[in-house]
Amino acid sequence: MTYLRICFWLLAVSASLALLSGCNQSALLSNVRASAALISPNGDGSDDTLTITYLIGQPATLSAYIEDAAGRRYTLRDAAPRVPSNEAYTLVFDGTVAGTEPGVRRQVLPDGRYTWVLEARATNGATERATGQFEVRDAADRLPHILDLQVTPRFSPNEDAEQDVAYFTYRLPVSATVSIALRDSEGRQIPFITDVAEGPYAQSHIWDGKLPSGALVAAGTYTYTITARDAVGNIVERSGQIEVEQPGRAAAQITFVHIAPVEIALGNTVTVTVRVKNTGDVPIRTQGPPSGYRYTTNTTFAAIEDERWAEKGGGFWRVGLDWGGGHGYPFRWALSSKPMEQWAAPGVFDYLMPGEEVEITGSVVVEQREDRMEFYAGLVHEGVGYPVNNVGRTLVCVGIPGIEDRCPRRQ
Ligand SMILES: [Ca+2]
Ligand SMILES: [Ca+2]
Repeated sequence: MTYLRICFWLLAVSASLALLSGCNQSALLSNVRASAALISPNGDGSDDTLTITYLIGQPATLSAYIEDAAGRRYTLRDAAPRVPSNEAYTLVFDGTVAGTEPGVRRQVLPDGRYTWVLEARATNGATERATGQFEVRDAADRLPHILDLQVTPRFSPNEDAEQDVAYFTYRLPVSATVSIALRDSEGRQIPFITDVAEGPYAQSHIWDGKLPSGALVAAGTYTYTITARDAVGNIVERSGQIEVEQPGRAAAQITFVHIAPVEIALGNTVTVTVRVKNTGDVPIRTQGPPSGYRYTTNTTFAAIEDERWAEKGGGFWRVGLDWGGGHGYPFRWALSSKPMEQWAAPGVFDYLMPGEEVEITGSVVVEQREDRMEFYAGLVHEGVGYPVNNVGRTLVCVGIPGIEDRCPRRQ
């Protein structure tokens, strides 16, 4: 195709160039072509975008915008520097423009007729302009709004089972890629949720107040920004603040264990005495049954007293007693030496304060027909693990009528 024919061809099929006089090697703006006159920005992969290519023949800045039927302008490029080149520049328009509602960063244009405009401005002030018409049809009609958002406004990541984590819950009307950015009061970013694909239903995330290193953040105000981006290119954001209060590490040690007696008859009682010290820097919360509670080997902490002392969502600490191995500490007692009426929440829970040491006793009536029982104590951090495990292992020989005695103590 000759150069002249290219110029005529451009004039015929492309957008109307306001100035075609510069159809030569040094034309400021030339060869402007739009890929389509109709787009359907709905993420179905068909006609979703409009591509405009153009040549720049002189050092220039390029501005591009879309204008709707009411004359409203949506900027795509604002005086972007362009160097002269024989290779065409490409502008891909995905149908989205800067959002008009609060919290909407980008939003697909609604169905309608639009004009695109390119403006090149040379360093000497000369400008050239190209425009074209296009239609938007079947545009996506739903934004990835972050609906029903609830965020824990304040929490205390200190392992006392009270508001130790912050919950983010929301609902998405369409599938989207979601990020949650956290920033401290000095603007430092804390990685949390990055580009997670989420479906059009209820979502939740939990922030435990920790950095990727595992270290806790400092007390203070943190800003979160939730960003949802759908396949069409719509981007919605919501922000807010979370207070982190009293962050700290819980830690405790068993300083003494005594399990006795070591020889009993079936149906008799084994008693454990445990001393526990809070060696961390935050109060430890604990629940019952209280020190002194008597179990039988046919019951567990979860079943007694109408399941009043079953695990309550994790985080409580208790002293545990087990035998043999693998039962998961069926016998548990509060880390408190006080009667339940004197607990921080009488009859419900108590605290073991930093530096405090308490002595707890518990007993178990042995109804298990097992002549060798190796009891041991531990600390249970419910829902988290056994921070102290398998302490004070003691063989208890159980005399069972009619069963030959295998216990070495009787040999
Ligand atoms: Ca489409
Ligand atoms: Ca807490």
